[in-house]
Amino acid sequence: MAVLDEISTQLQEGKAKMVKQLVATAIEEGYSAQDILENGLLHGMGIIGAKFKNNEVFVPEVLVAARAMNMGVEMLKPLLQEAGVKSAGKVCIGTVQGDLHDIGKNLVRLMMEGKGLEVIDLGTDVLPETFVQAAIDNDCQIICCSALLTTTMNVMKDVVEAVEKAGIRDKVKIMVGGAPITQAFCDQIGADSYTPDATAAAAQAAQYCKAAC
Ligand code: B1M
Repeated sequence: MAVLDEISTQLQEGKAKMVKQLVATAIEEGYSAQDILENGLLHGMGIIGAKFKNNEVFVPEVLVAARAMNMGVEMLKPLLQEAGVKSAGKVCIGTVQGDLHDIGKNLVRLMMEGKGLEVIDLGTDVLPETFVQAAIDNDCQIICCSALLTTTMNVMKDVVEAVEKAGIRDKVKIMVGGAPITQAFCDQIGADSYTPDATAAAAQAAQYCKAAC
């Protein structure tokens, strides 16, 4: 457990290189990718989140911690992907307009890729029309929207409306998620599915693609 605690501590300090090295050590010591993610990286990010809320740390500290988190997650990528899975469907994913949080979105992408889905990552601050165009251009079965702010979650409703306006609502499932999102909100805006975490999102997306193929 010592190495996982150290990952959490170094992540909170924003020491990205050190986090990378420690993740490699944890892998060598036989810890599972899920264990390293949950008890190392996400544990550290959770502490930073609580400190941010209490004004004990500020945006710069959170940014460096987020960079360390993303570098650690990249190291786990090959381990989180199931070996030899073929492309089982296409998904476009992004964090909605006005929102720059991408750690959760990146995790969802990673887990979906692990299920063999081809994921087109539109990044952050994505306009509703961009989701729609990407789904049309790439023939995606699913649009995935992530939001972390109560001020940006409502853009998901605009995405649903833009999909309807483009006449592709019957061809594309819309999945939503992120800390402020709930099942009630998903129902209210007319999206197809809310999932609370990356693992559940990947399972749901794989199920949708299987049904569509
Ligand atoms: Co921001 N931030 N932030 N921030 N930030 C929050 C979200 C906040 C809750 C902190 C707080 O005050 N307690 C708060 C939002 C409050 C609210 O709206 N109610 C907040 C705020 C206010 C802000 C700013 C406005 C601060 C400011 O500038 N004054 C600003 C906004 C910038 C913008 O986006 N326009 C801001 C900026 C930032 C940073 C840039 C510094 C940085 C982001 C860096 C980055 O992402 N590259 C940052 C961070 C890191 C956080 C916290 C600390 C951590 C978020 C995170 O990455 N969590 C966060 C506090 C917290 O969450 N405790 C906070 C880890 C991640 C794995 O979880 O993204 O929830 P999460 O993803 C989960 C699930 O939600 C789910 O799967 C993941 C787990 O498996 N999920 C999906 C996510 N997307 C999904 C999609 C799906 C399904 C599941 O289907 C499609």
